[in-house]
Amino acid sequence: MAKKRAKVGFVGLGLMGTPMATNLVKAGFPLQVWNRAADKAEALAAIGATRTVTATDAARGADFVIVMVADDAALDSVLFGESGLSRGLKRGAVLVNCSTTSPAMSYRAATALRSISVRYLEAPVMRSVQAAREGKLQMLIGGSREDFAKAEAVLRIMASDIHYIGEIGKATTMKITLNLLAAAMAQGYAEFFVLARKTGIPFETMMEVLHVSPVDSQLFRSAEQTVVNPGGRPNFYLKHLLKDVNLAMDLAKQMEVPVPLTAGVRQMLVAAKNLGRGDEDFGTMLELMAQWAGVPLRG
Ligand code: NA7
Repeated sequence: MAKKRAKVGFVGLGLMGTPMATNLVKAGFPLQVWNRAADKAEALAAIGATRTVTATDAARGADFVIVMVADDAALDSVLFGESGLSRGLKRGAVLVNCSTTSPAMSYRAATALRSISVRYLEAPVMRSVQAAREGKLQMLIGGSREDFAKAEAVLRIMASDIHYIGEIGKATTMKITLNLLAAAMAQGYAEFFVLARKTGIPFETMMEVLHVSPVDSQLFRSAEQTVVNPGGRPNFYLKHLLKDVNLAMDLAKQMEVPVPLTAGVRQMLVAAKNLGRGDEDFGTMLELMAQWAGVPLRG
């Protein structure tokens, strides 16, 4: 089990990484942080984290290093790039990848890190920014049980529900299939919303009925922030949902599983991204669908 004195590195201070790292500092772990855009590390430095110049430096002397970056390319770069983590990680350290990346990337990372005696765990997360702030993420673990046991005390600071899924690749696969479901639900919600709106059912009535119905979901409450809290900060970027849907499509192709619904949702997400909406919350799909349906989003 990790002691409070264990030194932790953290790389990737985006929407999710920042609150996760903040909780580690608040819990008393000495934290070394690095982010590609250096300004995002300022808030962490202000509460006592040590800001490093390179990812290599964030790994030096650390017992555990958490990575929370966008995708495979980002993970590859922060691990194996010129000033990457692999150059600073000590023998016996555990590298925990919380990003949603491909199973192939996990196998490659685990194998390369094993050759320098570094352990690798996948730990992709469900839930969003608010849960990250509250240390209440849901975390899926792939890797050895022994490595999980070593890292568990650190992971429990960030996550309230942790599921050990299996060997490397399994947690990532579970996460990708869950996000396939999330994408389908987001599109279904948008279609429900615009069709009900266009028939003239008031927004309040729709919500009153939906939120006590058997088809309700927390995901819908998140998506409808676009309506009730316009201009609010994103929780989950549309571009990352598209990335996850692409990962799901790759997996389905490999496994020869037909996923017609996911293929359709992917078309919508590609179109939305091409319209410049990738850096908005995934709930922006609702706005686009309302436009295409010729129905006002609000009012
Ligand atoms: P964000 O807020 O988009 O954060 C992404 C992070 O990844 C951010 O720190 C980025 O650094 C970093 N990043 C992206 N590309 C690179 C490269 N090439 N090199 C180094 N660092 C990079 O995403 P979230 O926090 O919402 O989500 C993170 C993951 O969890 C993702 O897999 C989601 O699907 C789930 P930047 O600040 O741009 O310099």
